[in-house]
Amino acid sequence: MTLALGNHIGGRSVPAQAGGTVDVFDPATGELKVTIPRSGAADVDAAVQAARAAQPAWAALGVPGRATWLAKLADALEANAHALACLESEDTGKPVWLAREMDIGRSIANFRFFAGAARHQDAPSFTDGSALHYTLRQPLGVVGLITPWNLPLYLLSWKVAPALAMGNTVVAKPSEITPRTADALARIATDVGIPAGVLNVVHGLGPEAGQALIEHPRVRAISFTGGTVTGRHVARTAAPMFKKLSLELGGKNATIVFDDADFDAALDATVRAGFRNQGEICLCGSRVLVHRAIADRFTEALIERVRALRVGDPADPQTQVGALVSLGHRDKVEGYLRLAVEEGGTVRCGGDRPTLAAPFDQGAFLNPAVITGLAPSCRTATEEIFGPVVTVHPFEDEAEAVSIANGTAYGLSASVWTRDLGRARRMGAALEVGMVWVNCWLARDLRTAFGGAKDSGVGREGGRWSLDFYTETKNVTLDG
Ligand code: TXE
Repeated sequence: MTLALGNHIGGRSVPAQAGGTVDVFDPATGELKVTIPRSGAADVDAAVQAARAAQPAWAALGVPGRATWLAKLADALEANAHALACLESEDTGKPVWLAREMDIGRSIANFRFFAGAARHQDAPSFTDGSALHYTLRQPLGVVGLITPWNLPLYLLSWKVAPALAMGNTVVAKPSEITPRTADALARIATDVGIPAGVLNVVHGLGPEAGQALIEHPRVRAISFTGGTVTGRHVARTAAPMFKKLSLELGGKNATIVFDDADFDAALDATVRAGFRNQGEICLCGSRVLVHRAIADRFTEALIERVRALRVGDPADPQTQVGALVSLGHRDKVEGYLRLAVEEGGTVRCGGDRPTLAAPFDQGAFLNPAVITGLAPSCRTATEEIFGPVVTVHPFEDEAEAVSIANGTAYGLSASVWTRDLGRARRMGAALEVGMVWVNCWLARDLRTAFGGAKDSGVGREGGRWSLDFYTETKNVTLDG
């Protein structure tokens, strides 16, 4: 049976005013599961009005009051964790265990962390003779949050938690491909008693609902995570309105393995970084750069490991790679595999569709692929594929590794594997990215800055960077 989700506006579940809907499919089976409202400017405006009405009372609760609500929300998410993981898996195609561990686990952590971070925030003050200068961090008002399909609840909670903690109210526009955990979050928020209008969710298509949100004059900030092309459009629209903007965009990240690295640890991490979440994480290491001295051995070991990855039923705890997010996205990834061959590469494993029993024979599955023999500057090796595909490139020395790693328009993250501390520090400084992991990958500490350089985005979130983004900083000087 197809379930019809509503928008959450002012604590009520409502259809789109124009009445249209958008179909949402389970990418592992091709089955139509839910419909969402096809919202437009009128729906977004209603949500912004609800958020505006709720904001003064929400702000007046103060940090301790708001933090208490966020903690309650975290507890309620935890109590519903398995059900949420199943929804996330059905929307995205990812394994249920991964959704539980990564998406839902980290969403709960985001609410707990930002409740604490807001309580523990400090604000600078300065004295100068008789003058006292002090800093106020005041809420912006209504903020617009636009999120993608790869980590739906995780990325939404990453924005909702600090926005609410700092006294703003929210209008969220989740991806039209993966709407269900945003719907669940809004319901759970209502169930635990978070005041109506504090967290509003408007579903719909990017160029319609998303566009109306970025254009709305009462929305004072936009935090967007998604593709670079869309991010550029969001910036073009919102920047002339002087909205605060945070753009977390794509990546084409290098895993750089030197010959002095712990071989097995580097190999493990290269497989995880390349193929976790089907390669659909902006931080995935889709370019594997290997020191020439170990390149053949490492590449063969990598291929063996990738061939052994289990692709299939997302509910099976043994599954390591689920379905891609949609048949259309698989087409895009397969297009890059064809391009790789045209560009002179060899697909050493995967890249074909697995043979799976019904109902998964209708799903967007793809065997994980390793490609060798490509120039590091070619399109396959520099454009974001966002699927289970890595390219391998040997390098001679540190300088060449840096030059290859920096040779894309993106600048999100890198993972460096070496036991040489001096080299680790030099690489940390030389890589043109927002985040460098040495001898680890995706090690997240919510206090650290998260964000990208170059075409990977503008601004930082995480810890105090999020608290700053979701507030207007005001200096007050007292004298006399
Ligand atoms: O993302 P979009 P798509 C990359 C990845 C992927 C590509 C395109 O390479 O293949 O982007 O994915 C909303 N105004 N990433 O097309 O379109 C949209 O509804 C306002 C990397 O799915 O960027 C959704 O909620 N909003 C990325 C959100 O933007 C608009 C994760 C993201 O969708 C809009 C996802 C508009 N005009 C894709 N148009 C990452 N960095 O993690 C669309 N949207």
